[in-house]
Amino acid sequence: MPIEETLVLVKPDGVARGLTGAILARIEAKGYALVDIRLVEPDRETLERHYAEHEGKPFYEPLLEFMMSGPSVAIRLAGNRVIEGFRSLAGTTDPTTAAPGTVRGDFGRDWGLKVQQNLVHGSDSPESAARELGIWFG
Ligand code: DAT
Ligand code: MG
Repeated sequence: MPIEETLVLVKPDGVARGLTGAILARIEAKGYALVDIRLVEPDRETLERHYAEHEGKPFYEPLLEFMMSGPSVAIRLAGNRVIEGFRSLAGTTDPTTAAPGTVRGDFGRDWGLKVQQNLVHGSDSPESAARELGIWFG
């Protein structure tokens, strides 16, 4: 059984809206294991590393500003194929059109077309997971 680890972030909008518990409940109900969890207030350098692949894109600066707007919850999550599984649980990037039943589809909403306010982050590949877990959990 391919047990993997992934990095999950409950982003500042999720924490500010009091949805951390609801999101964790879905993660736990799915059967994933919380290996480590902490409240984080990342500085710009940490976010530049985390979002390096998006540098130069139009949404990059607003994304970093948003991620510095309040605390997030960082989670080291383990489970069978959890990298793909958590992204399925999270839903597609834009919460406006994410499928019902997903975190983004059920809790996300159109806050003036700010796609970055999509509640959660999940690593997108084993390479990303290893890199991102190194950034957030050292
Ligand atoms: P995901 O978080 O689904 O992996 P991504 O890695 O492509 O999506 O983008 C990282 C974050 O950047 C995403 O969660 C929200 C923001 N973002 C992506 N595309 C965007 C866009 N077109 N406009 C505004 N923000 C965007
Ligand atoms: Mg991504």
